[in-house]
Amino acid sequence: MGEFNNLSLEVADEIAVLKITRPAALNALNSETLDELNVALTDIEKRDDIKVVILTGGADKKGNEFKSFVAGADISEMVNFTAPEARAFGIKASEPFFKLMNMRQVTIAAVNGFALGGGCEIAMACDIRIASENAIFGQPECGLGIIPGFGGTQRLARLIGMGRAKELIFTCDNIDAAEAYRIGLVNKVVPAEELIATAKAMAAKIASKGSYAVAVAKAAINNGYDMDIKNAVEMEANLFGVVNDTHDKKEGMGGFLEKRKAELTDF
Ligand code: CO8
Repeated sequence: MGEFNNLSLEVADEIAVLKITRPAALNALNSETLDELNVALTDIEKRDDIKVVILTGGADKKGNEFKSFVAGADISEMVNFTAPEARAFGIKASEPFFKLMNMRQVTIAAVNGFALGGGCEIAMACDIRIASENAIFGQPECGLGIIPGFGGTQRLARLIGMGRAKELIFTCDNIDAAEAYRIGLVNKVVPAEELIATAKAMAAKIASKGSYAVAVAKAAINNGYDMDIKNAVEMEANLFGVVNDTHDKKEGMGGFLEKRKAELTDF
């Protein structure tokens, strides 16, 4: 993987920590960062030694690690966009965002501070969200005369329901981590110092399961979400057939029946 200006990547024990590092702009997403995310995620998807990706934000310029996850899309870049440029920016973002959503590895957003606008949106593109107690979520776009354009109008309604999504987007109210947990926007809230350890513990638990089965389950959930229930359950049955023919299925069930620990290796 190449060198990045706005990202860092650490891999250990089958877990990648991918950090967005633009301290001068509270990790706001500009075109370069979106391109780098796309390259990094494309590379990660090919790697068998990474089972779970934790996405988080780097420290601000004063070194505060819990100031900001991502403070949105980069306003100084967007301010002079023409309509076609704005549209192209949204489409550019959709590539890495869909990768986070659909890649075979599980993606966990570890939200370490502000997750505003595009920051809330990139967290929502991940499979799971864990927030530090000081995290702040919001969609301030309508206050800037724009709309959430990195999938926010769609993913927020799917995650927390249409009424709550409309309220947050129309009022531009920020909410704290406790409220984000209450409405189902995040899976867990932990003290800031425990954020990465908690994300890694969840990642390790996921990585210890059948990784191919987890990837297929992720695809089943994602693909079925927008289908009618009959077609969705049929799609699930097809995928159940696929996982039935794997080493991990024989080994996983064999291990249970023989009362030994199964060695699951498919990915
Ligand atoms: N873009 C660019 N620069 C930013 C951004 C941003 N989103 N957020 C913060 N910064 C910069 C500030 O300009 C400041 O720079 P400088 O030090 O050079 O003045 C630096 O980061 C530190 O920020 P502050 O001094 O403002 O720090 P505070 O602690 O006072 O405030 C806040 C922190 C509350 C997070 C504040 O920075 C803020 O309100 N930021 C903007 C939040 C926002 O509105 N985000 C949404 C942006 S719009 C968006 O995300 C749209 C997504 C969809 C686009 C779709 C296109 C198709």
